[in-house]
Amino acid sequence: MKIIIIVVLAIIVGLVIIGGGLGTFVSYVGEGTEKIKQNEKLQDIKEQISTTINSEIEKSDIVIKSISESKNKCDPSYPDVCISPYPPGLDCGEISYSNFRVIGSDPHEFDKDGNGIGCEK
Ligand SMILES: [Ca+2]
Repeated sequence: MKIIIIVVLAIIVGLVIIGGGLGTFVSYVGEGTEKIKQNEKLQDIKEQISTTINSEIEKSDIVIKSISESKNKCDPSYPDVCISPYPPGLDCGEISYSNFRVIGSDPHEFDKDGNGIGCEK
């Protein structure tokens, strides 16, 4: 009779130990899952922040570009220098550049001989 009680007690103690261990394990896994979820949330937040920052940088780039373009309107026929577009027509004496590349329509006629170089000296 005593042996049976001892065995039953041992089984109960064993179950309690296993149960406790399992509980710890389950809560450990649960914590891990929670941490993974938190990491995923952080990752999402990081991505949102970087996306927002990138789009703001793009916007400010566009603003800077449009400001500099409206400030320095340069004729595309003279890509290496910035000469304001025709009209009004300019002479070589009215600009501070010489021997610059001329492409396209050359509205100011800086390259009268047509060799691709403007205001040769
Ligand atoms: Ca020329």
